[in-house]
Parts: sequence; C-alpha cells; structure tokens
Amino acid sequence: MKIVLVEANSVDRRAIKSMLEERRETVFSFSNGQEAWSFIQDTPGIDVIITSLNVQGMSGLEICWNSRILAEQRKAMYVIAISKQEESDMLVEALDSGADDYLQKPLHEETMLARLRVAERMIRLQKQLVQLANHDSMTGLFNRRAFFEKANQRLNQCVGCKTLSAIMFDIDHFKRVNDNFGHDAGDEVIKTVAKISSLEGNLLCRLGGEEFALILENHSLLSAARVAERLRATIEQTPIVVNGHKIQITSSFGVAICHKGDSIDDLLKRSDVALYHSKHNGRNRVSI
Ligand code: GH3
Ligand code: MG
Ligand code: MG
Ligand code: MG
Repeated sequence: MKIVLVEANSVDRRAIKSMLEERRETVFSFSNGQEAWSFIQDTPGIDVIITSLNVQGMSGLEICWNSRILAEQRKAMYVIAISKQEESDMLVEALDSGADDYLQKPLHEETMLARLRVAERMIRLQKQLVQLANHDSMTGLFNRRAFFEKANQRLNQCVGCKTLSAIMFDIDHFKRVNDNFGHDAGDEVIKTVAKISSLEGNLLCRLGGEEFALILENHSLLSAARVAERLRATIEQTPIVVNGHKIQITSSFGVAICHKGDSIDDLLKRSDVALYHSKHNGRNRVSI
C-alpha cells in the first residue's frame, strides 16, 4: 500500500515509518499537514493516510475532512487519525470529519498493524466495487455510465477545444452469428472485437449488445475516420475461431467530431447518425 504519514513528533514519525517499512509498505512521511496535503493531491494512488490530529500547517481534522471531499472526485483513501491521550475528545470529531479509524498514543505496534490489515481489506473491497460499477463484466471495457462520466470529464478539461471525436461501431448481422454458431460463440466474437478495439484507445465502452463507442483526443475528423477505417479493416481480417469454426465478421462505423457547445450526448448522437448511414449504405464501412 502507499501510505502518507503525517506526524509532527519526529521520534514518533521515524518509529512509525520504520515499523511500516519493515512490513514493506511504501511510506511518505511529513511533519507539516499542508505539505502532506499538497503531496496527496498531486500523487495518484495513495491508499492510506495516517495523520496525527495535532500538526502544523493543516490540522489532522482538516486532512480528514479534505480527504472525504477528494474521495468524491477521485478515489477514497482510508484515513487513520492518531490522537494523544489528552486529545481523546477530538476522536469523535475526527471520525465525523471523515476518518475511518483511529489510534491513541502511546502507539502499540501490533494494534497499528492490525488496523492496517483492516485498511487493506477495505481498500481491496472498494477497488472491487469500483471495478464492478464501472466495467462491463464480459469484455472488461467501461460500461455506459462510467464511459459517459469519463468522457464528460475529458470534455470539461478541454473547454472550447474541438479535439474530441467519437467513433461508434456495431457488428454487422450479429444475430446471424448467434443463430449459426450459438450464443457462446457470439460472446467470443464480442470479446474479440473489444480486444482489437482497445488497441486504438482506452476511452472505450461497450454501449450494449454488440455496439461500442470510442472517444479520441487530438484527432481531426479525418484522422479519427482513419482510425475507424483501420479498425474496420482489422476486424474484417481477423477470423475468430470458436469450437473449430472460423467466424468472419464485419462491422459498421460512424465518426463525429465535437462542435463548440456539444455535450458528449450530442457528439455520440451525431456519430450514431453516421453509423446509421454506414448500415443503410451496405455495412462494413465508415461514415462521417
Ligand atoms: P445490424 O447489422 O443491423 O447491426 O444487425 P444485427 O443482427 O447485428 O443487429 P440486431 O440489433 O438486430 O441484433 C443484435 C443481436 O445481438 C441481438 C441480440 O440477441 C444479440 N446480443 C446482444 N447482446 C449479446 C450478448 O451479450 N451476447 C450475444 N451472444 N448476443 C448478444
Ligand atoms: Mg442493430
Ligand atoms: Mg449489429
Ligand atoms: Mg446493434
């Protein structure tokens, strides 16, 4: 785990740090709350914050509170507050502010390590929940909801820029795959298309059934269409072997670029219209 330790007392700080490092944890230690908080904000992947309540710069209570706010935008961190015996009345406030657990000085090594094992369990569980909530279980791609959320974040980051484009695509006559080779073979086809598509970008989602969407940054409409064309050709040229059957498929594409004032919804609607043209004009093609 990546742990941030905030402790003003240098003897305690060193003791806790070496205790944790003996357990092969990665520890970033700070004596000042504000410096610790800046580090946490700039460093993705922090799992645990262990903070003394009484620190300079930013109090432990503020760190508890801020970590709760940051959790809503980014990811949850497990916060353990440390209090001196005479501060024990502050523990309720720490828990209410966002701490998940607390320790009281003098610190007992075994208790602290047991608390960290709890933290590890919670973090693992939370990661599993986030994975389940954001991904399609069959392909591992983003699901619709997570995709829209991430795409909107991307859009908000590039206010006024026109560099976001969307490719929507759909396997042609997929019903025939199910009818001719069975539903399991159909699943394999969907998984293979997902794998091939993920080579072109990671803001990719399974919109549903055999329909996908990919968001690209820094592409003109024509260069996004070239990506789609490459994908179309790869899918067409990749036979999928299931139970000894060689299944050959094609897919149709619709490409659109973000106009000023567009929402992700608008962008995808326009790529869906283009996809409709591809289907209407004979499938296995890219339309803009
Ligand atoms: P078109 O070229 O117009 O896209 O025709 P199509 O047959 O691909 O499209 P249609 O929308 O008529 O049929 C899609 C089929 O995909 C219907 C549905 O049973 C099947 N399907 C949806 N989700 C899954 C899935 O997860 N696995 C499998 N095997 N089939 C699925
Ligand atoms: Mg259809
Ligand atoms: Mg289809
Ligand atoms: Mg479809």
